[in-house]
Amino acid sequence: MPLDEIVISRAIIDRYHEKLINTLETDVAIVGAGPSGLIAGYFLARAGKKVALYERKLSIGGGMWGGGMMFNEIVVQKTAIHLLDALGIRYSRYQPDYYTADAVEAAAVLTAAAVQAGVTIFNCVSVEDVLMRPERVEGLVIIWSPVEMAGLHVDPLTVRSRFVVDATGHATEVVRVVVKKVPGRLNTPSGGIDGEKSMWAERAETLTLENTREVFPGLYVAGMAANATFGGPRMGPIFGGMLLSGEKVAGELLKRL
Ligand code: 48F
Repeated sequence: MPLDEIVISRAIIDRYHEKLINTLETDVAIVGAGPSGLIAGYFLARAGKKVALYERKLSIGGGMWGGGMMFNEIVVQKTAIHLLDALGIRYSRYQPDYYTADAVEAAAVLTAAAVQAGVTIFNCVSVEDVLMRPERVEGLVIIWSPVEMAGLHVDPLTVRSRFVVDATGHATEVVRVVVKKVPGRLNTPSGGIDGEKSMWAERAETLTLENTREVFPGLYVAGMAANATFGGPRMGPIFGGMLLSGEKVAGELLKRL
């Protein structure tokens, strides 16, 4: 049978439509497909929860692809090696407590693991606002990234979720929206965004985990967004804290779902 271009178009539209309709209401909506968001989604979906993940960029993997300064290797400390083992990401020992993995393999395997566990990933979709009832985050307001980039005046769509995870990295974008609309009410020392501090890998890796928690009713922070929100330092291309943060937020949410 000759290939029919219209069937090809119809197949794509039908299948994407199914994904959109199926995720209008979810257990968890994750914003940002970096390492923390992906691993959070993986554990939640593996536990049978309905998870949608929204990523502004075309590519999935956030800041992981580039390793450190585009040297595409990442460092993972011993405390997070069980996560590389669980996912089947290969690594080698560099020194006691320091392990390295290929950044491309890590990002690709993490992405595949999340999708195959059941996370529905929407790339090229940006989160521009939240659904608020009346002072609890209950979902997200989404728009195509190209619409956002072009500055077109197009109204967005809304999705509902029992919980939202801000895994947007240094920008901590979802929290930023909440602060703008409900000033002074975050669960942080200042009630606002305490702001990321300069490089201090050891401290940052510990704090990332401590800072991974609910920051506003219905809204959790994970990964670098947790440190940016609670005033922790940055850590550069060591990724154990990101992975452990994703694992932690999934665990916390599973207790509540
Ligand atoms: O920055 P990112 O990789 O987040 P992460 O999981 O990991 C941080 C590390 O990569 C690194 C580091 C640790 O060693 O410091 O930076 O905390 O991924 C965040 C993703 O969120 C997307 C963004 O494009 C990126 O891929 N993102 C940010 N804002 C939005 C968004 C938004 N409003 N809507 C959708 N996606």
